[in-house]
Amino acid sequence: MSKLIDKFSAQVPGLRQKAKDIVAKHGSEKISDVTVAQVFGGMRGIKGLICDTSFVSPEKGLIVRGLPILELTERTPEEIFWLLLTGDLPSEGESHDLDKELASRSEVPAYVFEILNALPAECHPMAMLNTCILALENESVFRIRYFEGMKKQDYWEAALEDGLNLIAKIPTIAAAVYRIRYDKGAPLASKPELGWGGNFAHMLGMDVDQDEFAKFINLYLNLHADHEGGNVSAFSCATVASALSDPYYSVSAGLNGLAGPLHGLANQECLRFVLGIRERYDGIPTDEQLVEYAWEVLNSGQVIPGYGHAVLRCPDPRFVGFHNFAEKYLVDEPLVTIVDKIYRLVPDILREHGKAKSPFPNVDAITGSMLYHYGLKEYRYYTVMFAVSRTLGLISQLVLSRAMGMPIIRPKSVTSDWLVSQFEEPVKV
Ligand code: CMX
Repeated sequence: MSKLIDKFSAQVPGLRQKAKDIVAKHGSEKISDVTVAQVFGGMRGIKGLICDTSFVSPEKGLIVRGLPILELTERTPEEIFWLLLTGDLPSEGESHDLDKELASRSEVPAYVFEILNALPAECHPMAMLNTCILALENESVFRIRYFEGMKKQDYWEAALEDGLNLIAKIPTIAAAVYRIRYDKGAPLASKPELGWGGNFAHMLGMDVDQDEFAKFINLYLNLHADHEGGNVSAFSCATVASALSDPYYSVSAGLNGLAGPLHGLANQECLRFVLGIRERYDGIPTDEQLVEYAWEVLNSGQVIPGYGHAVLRCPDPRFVGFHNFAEKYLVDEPLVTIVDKIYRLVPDILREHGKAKSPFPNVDAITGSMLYHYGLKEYRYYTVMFAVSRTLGLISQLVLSRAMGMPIIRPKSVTSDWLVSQFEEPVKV
């Protein structure tokens, strides 16, 4: 058994007991009220979910197991996965063991590549990735064991088994999506000895300084891994998994949500926004030009991509993490200069516009421009990279839920007429 499975296995009885104790002690206490505006407002702010992997503080941003994300930028994504799942950072030996574990599970069945080659040339890369994940459902240990009569206390084990397999394979699949979709040549042979993120960087096959690119990809995979439990991808995955659909179905559901332009797809929209500015003004715009452009976007009823957030009320520390990297490695990149200018000017414009509750950049405001710098210019691919990373968080949350014995998710809905009837007399005719 791997050190990760060993460690998590030892934690499971405590997790289950803790959940039971909390409910026994505080089960009837209230932590949230629900207003009608929240019901019509995407349930924003209603506390109704447990997520122990991470927490998003409106003022500080992402905290992973008690550690601010900016303290974790030098870690590898595998270490972040270990932290998300167990609550501790791994020792060097544990980290090495996890690398070996993932490498041993990383071979992707041939039918996955056949599927990729059979899909229409204009298919969206996210649809390609998700099609492969659903095809891999064929390999689900959870599904097989469930129908063999697996006991509830063993669900987490089968879920982790599937989760590790999917995490191990997803970089190879995602890199193949890139190479096949964009005619870059045959998928490159995997080199698991480069580590999970380093191998993904290698398999993309970019013609750049591989050491620097691997550093960037590791940072990218590390910063996008998790963002508590209520975002569209995490919540969708958790809901589907709560029906005991196996991790392939569940992660696919989460990633389908990630493919929306208000969620993960925003990174492709951000780059389009930055490129649009560069094209219109034939390079870096003046402050006046940028202000003019931003107002045009807002007045046409569109959002400024990469700005605003459902929870954050500060510049996203993940944006800051990428910005710090860009200041070190991408000093002369004109797109990053435009991103900087947007960062300097757009918050005031959004404040004046008066709609967005947060005028600050989120993680997506910069990543596309950095990927473009490294030659990864096909922006429809960007959400696939987000998906590779987010799989770490989705799997961690899902395995923890099964370990804690969480039930099927089933909130109550009401009709709008019922709602009105609670506050108004019926109209007499
Ligand atoms: N530009 C213009 N208007 C914006 C805006 C922006 N960047 N952000 C929010 N608004 C508008 C909303 O569209 C909404 O307008 P309506 O009342 O007309 O519908 C109003 O401000 C209030 O929205 P909010 O409460 O501040 O934001 P929400 O929680 O509803 O939505 C988000 C959050 C991220 C979807 C929104 O800020 C947005 O669309 N941003 C641009 C897209 C983006 O960057 N998405 C990536 C988010 C990160 C991620 O999940 O990956």
